[in-house]
Amino acid sequence: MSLCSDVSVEDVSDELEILGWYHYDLSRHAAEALLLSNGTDGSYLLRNSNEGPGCFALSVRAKDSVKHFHVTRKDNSYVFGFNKFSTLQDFINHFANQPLVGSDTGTLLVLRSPYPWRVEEPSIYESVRVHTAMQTGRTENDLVATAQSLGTKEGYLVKQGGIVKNWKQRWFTLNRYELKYFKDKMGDEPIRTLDLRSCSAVQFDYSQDRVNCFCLVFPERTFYLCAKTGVEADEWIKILRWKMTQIKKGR
Ligand code: 4IP
Repeated sequence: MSLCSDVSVEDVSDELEILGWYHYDLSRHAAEALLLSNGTDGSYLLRNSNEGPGCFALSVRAKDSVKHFHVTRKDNSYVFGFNKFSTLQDFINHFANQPLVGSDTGTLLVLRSPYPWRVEEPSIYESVRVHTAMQTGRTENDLVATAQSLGTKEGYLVKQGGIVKNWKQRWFTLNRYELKYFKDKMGDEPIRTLDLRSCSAVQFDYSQDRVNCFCLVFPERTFYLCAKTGVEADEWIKILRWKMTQIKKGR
């Protein structure tokens, strides 16, 4: 039994096996990498959440980020957002109608297409023609597996101009070490891309005549950004700081 479920993990997982878009123990990192590289706006998948057995996560690809929502199994029903489905079939039917989900950051996402667990793969292998080693002097200890940190986020923020101190609402996306802002959500080309590798601090800011603001300090400029709510500003600060820690660790 678990925090989320009142039935055994095995029973829930067995039942979910019929879903072609249930990805079992796929990690958050792998779900983000998969949906960002191969999914399209509105692709989604279900996976086990690491918050405990019986808790699930629905990962959804947005424009340039992946959002994760809780799905829980309670009183023998599936609970997703405000809806409770008493059977797995009801839960599946809900997805067939391309539901709209709104996160607490105000972003609306249409769940357009399930991302399959099984994909057709050609069973073709390359044959090894050359196999030699470079004498780099490296040892087994140098063989550290690394991956770029993901952790994506996007949403509207109001930003201050650099020289002309006016405030404009812009669509921000955070992916790898890049924070981009666009004219709006539909914008294809970013107005500017900020490289977080040269950002020295992210903190709440109270110096402006606005609420829910934070600033990002770069050598040549400090950017002032404001969210709609304090919770949202806090979320941005947390993920940006996490990114900076990852960058410092060389990830
Ligand atoms: C602009 O004001 C916008 O606020 C720009 O923001 C800003 O550029 C400009 O800053 C500012 O003059 P107008 O639209 O009234 O001209 P955005 O690029 O988001 O449209 P930043 O550098 O903040 O992107 P300066 O530094 O060019 O004055």
